[in-house]
Amino acid sequence: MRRGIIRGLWGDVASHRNGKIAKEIQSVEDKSWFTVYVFGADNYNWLKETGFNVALVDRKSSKWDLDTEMYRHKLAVFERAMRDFDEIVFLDWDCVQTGSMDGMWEKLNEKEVLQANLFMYRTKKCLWRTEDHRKVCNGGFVYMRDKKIPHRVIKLYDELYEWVAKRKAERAARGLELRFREKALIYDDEPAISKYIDDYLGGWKGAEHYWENFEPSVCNLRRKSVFSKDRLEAKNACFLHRL
Ligand SMILES: [Mn+2]
Repeated sequence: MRRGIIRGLWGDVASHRNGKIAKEIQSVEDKSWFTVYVFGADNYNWLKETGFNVALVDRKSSKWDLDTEMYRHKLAVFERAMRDFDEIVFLDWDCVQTGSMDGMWEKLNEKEVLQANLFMYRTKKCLWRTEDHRKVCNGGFVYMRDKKIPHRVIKLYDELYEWVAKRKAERAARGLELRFREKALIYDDEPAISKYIDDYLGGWKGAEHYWENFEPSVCNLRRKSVFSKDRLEAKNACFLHRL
């Protein structure tokens, strides 16, 4: 079983160097335990020189519009990484190690093939549901061990894209713009991941079912988890998504 911990980078090197992500990248001391999947030859060279393990996803620094489809890049990272590994943990740059990773993969194997922390948004995101529209998979820590997942999540993303395009045209005909929650369906990777799990279950089964099967026991959210503080503290997590 090939297992990999990965991060991703896309967009313009210069903007990374000046921004939040650059600080997070530069603050990484131990670079040995994960691989960065990179868009852009310049980004690739910069990270390699800085001492990271790197894999080039595409020579172009972005393939999708960074203003409207930013996190489509992450789905491409999943697709590429699941060709290199059988099992991956994807981490945001602000998802940091807080404890020993001993036994991490075994703990992940006790739950479902796809796992992500359940986040409570203020905005409705899972618009296809009849309830719990704000309870959404958080993309800061994503675990998977089924090679079919990335392709399927991308297909769901494409379907959401079609839906948003249609909605945009309808609204434009009435002189209106898309609502924030509609734009978010294709800006973020999280709605497509959430849709994957809902479809996998034949529909949303509620937060309790999610906790048992899809909430990773090795990672916590710093804030806005759907679950109680007591439950989160009982996890003994080795990662924290600082958000
Ligand atoms: Mn983050």
